[in-house]
Amino acid sequence: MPRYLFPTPKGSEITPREVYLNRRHFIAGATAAGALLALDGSVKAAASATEPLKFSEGKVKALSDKPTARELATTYNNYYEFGTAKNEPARNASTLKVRPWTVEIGGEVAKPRTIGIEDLLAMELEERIYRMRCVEAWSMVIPWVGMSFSKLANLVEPTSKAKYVKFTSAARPEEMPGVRTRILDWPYTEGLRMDEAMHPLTFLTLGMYGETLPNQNGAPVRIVTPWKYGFKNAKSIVRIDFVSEQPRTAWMTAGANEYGFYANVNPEVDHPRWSQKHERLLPAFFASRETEKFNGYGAEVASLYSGMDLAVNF
Ligand SMILES: Nc1nc2c(c(=O)[nH]1)N[C@H]1C(S)=C(S)[C@@H](COP(=O)(O)O)O[C@H]1N2
Ligand SMILES: [Mo]
Repeated sequence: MPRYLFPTPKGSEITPREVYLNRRHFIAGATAAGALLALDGSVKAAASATEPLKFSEGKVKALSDKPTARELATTYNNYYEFGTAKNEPARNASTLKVRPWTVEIGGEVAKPRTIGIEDLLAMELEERIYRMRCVEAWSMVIPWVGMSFSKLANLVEPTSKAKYVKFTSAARPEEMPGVRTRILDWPYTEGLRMDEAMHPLTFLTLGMYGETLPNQNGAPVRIVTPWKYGFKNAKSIVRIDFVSEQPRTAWMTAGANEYGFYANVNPEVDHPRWSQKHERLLPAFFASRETEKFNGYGAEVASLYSGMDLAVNF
């Protein structure tokens, strides 16, 4: 098992919405790498190119915390395909080829199909500012751009046999140095129960901060479930399968007693190696904030788990 380190994040505290919305025009250009280099000297390689997106403002509840600085959210990452240190994905992920890109959707569906990234980007997109909570007890607030996953699911018409959804990330040893190691059982896989996947908060994510996703954040398409620990949010998805049995995930294979299938944010259930009661809202250095059950999304999602013992189904 990897031992988690807690390096100090760099970057300014917050990026007001107006600032990142204005900035996306120049960040899309050749200055992006320079801007990141200037803010974080540890990022040696050029950041992946991103492009502005068109989207409407999603109707999600307003958060009291402002979005995390883009520079921090794009240089402090977990993406083990590109290394286990927080700064390695930003340094290494520019080798990932994100065009052309297709997502194969199959399993228990009436209309299996392969969908190209251009078709996904042409769909109606919205921005949703979500609170995100990593199992390592740090959190961020991120403005994602995408659509409810249910919109994509409805295109393929899941059958009554579909009880779970399995997400599979790309695993390309030539492009991903971490995949040449055995730190996880590749490809990275994750899963949701069907009702969780179809919940309107579950977000098929194509962008952040008004632009397409940087590679280190899971370009070109990933999943985001804000009431669950970050590891549920598989990056760079190439396959989506609707299945009848609960899928085995990469993290369950690595340590089933540490990373449960449900992975709902829950301050009452500690990770075997550390407490989940508090968290650091990055870039804060100390774990000063109380973690909220379901990461603050309980009003929306708690009913999905009525009657379940969340200490057993962690
Ligand atoms: N394919 C893949 N997806 C992944 C991971 C990974 O290592 N590989 N890490 C997960 C974890 S632990 C977290 S916290 C989030 C981090 O997403 P971010 O870097 O965009 O904040 O991605 C998740 N998705
Ligand atoms: Mo995480």
